Amino acid sequence: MRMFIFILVATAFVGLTLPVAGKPAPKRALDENLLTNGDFEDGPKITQQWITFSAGSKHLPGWEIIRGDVDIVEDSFWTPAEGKRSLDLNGLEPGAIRQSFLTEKNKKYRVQFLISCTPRTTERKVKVAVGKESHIFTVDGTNNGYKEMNWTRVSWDFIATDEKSVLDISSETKNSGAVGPAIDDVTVRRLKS
Ligand SMILES: [Ca+2]
Repeated sequence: MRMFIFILVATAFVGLTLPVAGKPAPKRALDENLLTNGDFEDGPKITQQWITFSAGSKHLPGWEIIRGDVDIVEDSFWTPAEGKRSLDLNGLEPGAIRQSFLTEKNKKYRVQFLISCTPRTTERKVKVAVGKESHIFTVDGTNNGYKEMNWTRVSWDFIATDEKSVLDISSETKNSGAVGPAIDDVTVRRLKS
């Protein structure tokens, strides 16, 4: 009987330590994605396989198009890395997109996204930049198909120099016309550093 009572008391004590149902989980700032619409799922409903947005367009929520033009590509054209849409960084010409987000000065951040390329095209370059820091990723679409886009996850780290950072992602292949690199599921997260 004494053991039985002990088990009852122990069970009740453990029960008190369990999370209360409905209580929100503590905020996990390090895991928080700082970008809006990095998966390119938000935006106007389109019925065609892709739609081109030019510099200055307000049709890509969360992002500014700062140069050239880009295509939002539906999954009826090529398979996105995530969801139903991805972004071709060349609309009719190489394009560039921009988003600002809050950062903590001198903290380290990781930009991560999935990269691919228009099927059966040669080398394309994607540049990511925050302030004076930048990196160029190279991708090749030779072995890609519209169903098998061979999406690859890439990442690049930077140290914030201000309380607000500006991320630019651009297509950097000259004379690439309408045939560009593709990206999807862009995130920025703070690292422990
Ligand atoms: Ca997507």
